[in-house]
Amino acid sequence: MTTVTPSDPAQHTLWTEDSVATELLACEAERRDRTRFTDEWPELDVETGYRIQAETLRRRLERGEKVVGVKLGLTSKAKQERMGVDSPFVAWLTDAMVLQPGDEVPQDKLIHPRIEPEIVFVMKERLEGPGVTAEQALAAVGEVYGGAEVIDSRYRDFKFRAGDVIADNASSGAYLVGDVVKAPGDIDLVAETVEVVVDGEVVDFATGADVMGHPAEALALAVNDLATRGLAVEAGWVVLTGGMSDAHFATRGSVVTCRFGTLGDVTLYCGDPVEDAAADAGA
Ligand code: 0L1
Ligand code: MG
Repeated sequence: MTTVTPSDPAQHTLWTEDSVATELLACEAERRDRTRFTDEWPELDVETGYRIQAETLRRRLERGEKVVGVKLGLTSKAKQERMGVDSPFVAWLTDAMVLQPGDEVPQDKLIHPRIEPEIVFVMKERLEGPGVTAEQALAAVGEVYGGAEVIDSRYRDFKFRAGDVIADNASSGAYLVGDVVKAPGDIDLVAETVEVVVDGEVVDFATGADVMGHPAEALALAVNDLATRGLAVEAGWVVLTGGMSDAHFATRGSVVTCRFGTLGDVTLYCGDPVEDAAADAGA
């Protein structure tokens, strides 16, 4: 692996887009976190981050994964402030990230998973920017669900700048879509509430308004942003519109439910603490 000596001002970073992509996928495979690249490579900006993200996606597809949709990151102002990154961004969902009802959080594949509630769209039509409005975006949505995303940053303590987190596919881990479906015309997406319940205790609350004022704004942003790279959102794709509230640690042994006002409960079991500890120790 390439190393750098950031303390030496005469030493330019030896990181490249290719080696950052390699390191991020290695961290993911080895369940190893690391410090953010921008401390060593300040020029790793948003555009560079998206090129690295495209390279990691290319490698995921090469090993057999399929794109199933896109996810938005940091569409809520509260999350932006907490993470210290001031604009939303887009990343990829593949079939390797899909959880089915009853599945446990895949602790054996993740570093420090956290769970956040999401309004989820399934597209009935292809949507291509630029210039797509929230109204046009919503008209292309076929179904609305509640969901829960399991995010997992490859950066120590989830500390990153915009270029880092975009390169890291927006902390992608896994996601679960609920089983209550609504047509977009049959739900007030601004007023839709969610409580995050951890082991029976409500620890967070948000509404659809927390997602850029309306989750369809997040979809429009995704489509217009993808258009700058010649990409579109395809019919049938899933869109995670961004964490509505803060993300909460998926502590082993706990049960986390995202309890939506009209979209039902989406529950994730975070694994058995005793068995998992034994597995971690290589037993
Ligand atoms: O790690 C993070 O919080 C960045 C991804 C944000 C995911 C989201 O806002 O939905
Ligand atoms: Mg999310």
